[in-house]
Amino acid sequence: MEMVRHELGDGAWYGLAEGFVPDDEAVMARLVGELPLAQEPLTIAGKTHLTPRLTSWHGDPGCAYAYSGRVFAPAPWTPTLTALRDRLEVAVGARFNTVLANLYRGGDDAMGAHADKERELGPDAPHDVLIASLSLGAARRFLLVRNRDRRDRVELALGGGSLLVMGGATQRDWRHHVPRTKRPVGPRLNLTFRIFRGARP
Ligand SMILES: O=C(O)CCC(=O)C(=O)O
Repeated sequence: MEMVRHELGDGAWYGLAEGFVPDDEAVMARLVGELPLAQEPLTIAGKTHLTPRLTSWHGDPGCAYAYSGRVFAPAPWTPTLTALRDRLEVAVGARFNTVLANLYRGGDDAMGAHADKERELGPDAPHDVLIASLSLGAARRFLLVRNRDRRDRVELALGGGSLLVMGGATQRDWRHHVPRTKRPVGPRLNLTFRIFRGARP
């Protein structure tokens, strides 16, 4: 696997490896059968709505994740998630202990702009968060936008078994999103592996 690393400045970087999961459609089908994927109600700015995608949260015991007004207890690792996590440990050199699965059923499913900088991912260190993101199935536009100047952006097409690693200060200085599209597009399953650094106070 060849990972091409791109520096974004100020200690932010991302790495991209195409085809990290060669049989991605089969792996996606297996995961869709294994994971308790569901549309969750989330409250943002006082308004509750269902996520425009299906999600499930997995991890080691104790890795409850709080975001958008909810606390999610981790579902256990499944055999397919465990195998992918172990491959990532070798490829990336880090032990991921949690993963968020997002299933985008079609072009209406999306992810709004955000950064993964919850305190569980690095209580004192938003400048040092490591995320490994696997994208299976259809490719979708993925945008990284610099907070300081939104004209500064990186656009990637993530799907087909690609691995995106975001590291250093990327979560501090950049936000990312997967926009809706009117183009007919098949399902895409994204898995963001994270390192959860401890219990909430
Ligand atoms: O689907 C993607 O590529 C992005 C997922 C994401 O941003 C997240 O899980 O925080």
